[in-house]
Amino acid sequence: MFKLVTHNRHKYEEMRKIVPGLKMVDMEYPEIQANTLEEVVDFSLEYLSKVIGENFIIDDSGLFIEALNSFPGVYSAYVFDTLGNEGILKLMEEKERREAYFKTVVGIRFEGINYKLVGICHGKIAEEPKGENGFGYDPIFIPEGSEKTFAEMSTEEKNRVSHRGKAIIKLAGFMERFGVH
Ligand code: ITT
Repeated sequence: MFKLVTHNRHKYEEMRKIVPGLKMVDMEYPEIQANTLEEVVDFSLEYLSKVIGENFIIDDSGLFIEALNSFPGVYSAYVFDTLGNEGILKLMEEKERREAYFKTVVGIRFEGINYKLVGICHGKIAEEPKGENGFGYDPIFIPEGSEKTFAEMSTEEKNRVSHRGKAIIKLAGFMERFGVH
């Protein structure tokens, strides 16, 4: 069985609904500054393979807002800690187009080889924060086809349409194919 290396328990709770036996290693690790989530994941997998060993996964995610030229994107963690949801909504004042997407890159280290699985969820930035569930940018993101923000959804509802849900369904397929139990 894989171990998820993360400092974010919410990610683990979401993933566990789809891959029940998943373990969590609570750990913060250095992330490089790069232009894509994929590059960040490549670096982290190499770094962590020296610390954790084999057969673990990581999740690097970001929110990409069209009217802000994809900001906060790869800077999502730093921007959440500094500006937060209120800061993002301020930047979005007077913006007519509110399209955005969430992207998750799940990095897998399996028997000495690195793999990456991607999940994307398109939607828009809400006019105001709503909901108490989830974490991070969930109160200000409304996925396509919904009236509710992620924070107004249960974990199961979010997983059905979310970036992470899609990546984890692919992970379940990967585990099936490679016989990881
Ligand atoms: P790690 O320990 O796994 O790195 P993290 O919280 O630092 O956890 P990321 O760098 O992947 O994770 O996340 C970037 C930011 O985006 C961070 O502030 C998260 O709270 C936020 N975020 C990630 N996934 C999200 C989701 O599904 N819904 C809302 N916000 C999310």
